Amino acid sequence: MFSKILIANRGEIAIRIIRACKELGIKTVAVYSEADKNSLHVEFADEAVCIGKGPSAESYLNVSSIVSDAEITDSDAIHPGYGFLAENTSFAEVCDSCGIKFIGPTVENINLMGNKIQAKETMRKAGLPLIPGSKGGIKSKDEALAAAQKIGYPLILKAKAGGGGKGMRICHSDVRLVSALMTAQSEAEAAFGDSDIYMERYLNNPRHIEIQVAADNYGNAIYLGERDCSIQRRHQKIIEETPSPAINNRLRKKLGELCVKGIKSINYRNVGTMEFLLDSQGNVYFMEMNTRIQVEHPITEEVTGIDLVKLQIQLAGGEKLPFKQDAIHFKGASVECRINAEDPDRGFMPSPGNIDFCYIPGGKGVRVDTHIYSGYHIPPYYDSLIAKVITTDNTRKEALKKMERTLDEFLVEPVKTTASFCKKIIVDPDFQRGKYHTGFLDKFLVQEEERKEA
Ligand code: MV4
Repeated sequence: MFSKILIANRGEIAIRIIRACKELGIKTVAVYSEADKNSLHVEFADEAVCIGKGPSAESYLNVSSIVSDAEITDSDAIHPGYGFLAENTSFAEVCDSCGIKFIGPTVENINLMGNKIQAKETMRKAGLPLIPGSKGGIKSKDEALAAAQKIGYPLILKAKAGGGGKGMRICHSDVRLVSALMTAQSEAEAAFGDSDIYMERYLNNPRHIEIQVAADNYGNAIYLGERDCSIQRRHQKIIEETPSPAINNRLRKKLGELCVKGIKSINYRNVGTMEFLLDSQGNVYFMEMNTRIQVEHPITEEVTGIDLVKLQIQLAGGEKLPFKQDAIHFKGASVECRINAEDPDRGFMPSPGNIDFCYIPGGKGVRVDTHIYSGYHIPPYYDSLIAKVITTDNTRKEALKKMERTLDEFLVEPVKTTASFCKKIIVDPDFQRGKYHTGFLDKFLVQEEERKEA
């Protein structure tokens, strides 16, 4: 096992990883930007190194300073967390070449799944169902028009190097297709330095379902159930829950087993997440795979009893998966609300600055993953996530009721947060019934506007 790990991240996930290391008896090195010098991850780690200025490009994305600090501090491994360098192949390559273990899948795994066209083709071969779409990339307008004939409208253009919604364009007719393709190409080029586009049939209001998987270096792989991540705003998830109200035991097992087949076929290592869309007729389609630990991983931990970050470290250290599929049981229901420092009354404008006072709720079945404290200053440079509130109980109904009271107890002053907005969604009758999809939040926001005007 590793004796020292450098954490190449900040905020709540850096603390989450430090906690896992401490419980495994592994020493920790924090890296931090000048804007994060008063952060708790700096305090909680055994050592801390400043890696540059506030903007991410000058600190948390600086591959050479992070890797050289890992060398200087004699770290055996780097945990990238999520975001920043977590799915950056060249970072993983540099780690490998310096003899520092990148805690995540192989460079080959990251590369393959980073190419969304190849990812789909690979999973199709492994037997996963795909959304009807173009066979490969679409280069020209003639190719686009020909593919559109076969697929039919509406369709969606997506970037080969994309994921998470960047560079997507929905298109309803031939007339719009050519300009949509050009826009998608230039957006993709600007965002990823890769203009390649592929096409899919556009599903109206599907649910976003993802399956957590894990694999060791010896060909063993398991699935850890699903998360329903359909409550999103601008491709940012706001509320996630497990089990999904739309998935029964039979579908869970079928999807899970397909995912295991899929990751075995690519010799996948460490933890990962397979993303699916579920349409209103109950069809599920593989969409893409994330090769990192995800923000919403805690709800899976709560219902399986498995610490996914410890598991990542153990698997990267060459340990065998410590449990077989038949030892995995899903108990109860868990829901996560992401609390962002944003003002829902002002179009979710970021609300950085000083936290004069905060209170972090607790009690049975309540977990709050956060880096904030009374007196903390939220820097303006990073993601606005300040806390993840997770409640778990025997049933969905009880977990949601617990979330209501927990959100009421979550106090932050004077910074604006999305806590009360999350509560409005939780108590919504359609949400309560489990009747929601990826179009839910946009509709909810429009209805809220109408209520204000009335
Ligand atoms: C789709 C889709 C419908 N049909 N693909 C959103 C996040 C990214 N991972 C993929 N996403 C979607 N892909 C097909 N074939 C619907 C979404 C989607 C979405 C699309 C446009 C605007 C808002 C959206 C919100 C959630 C999901």
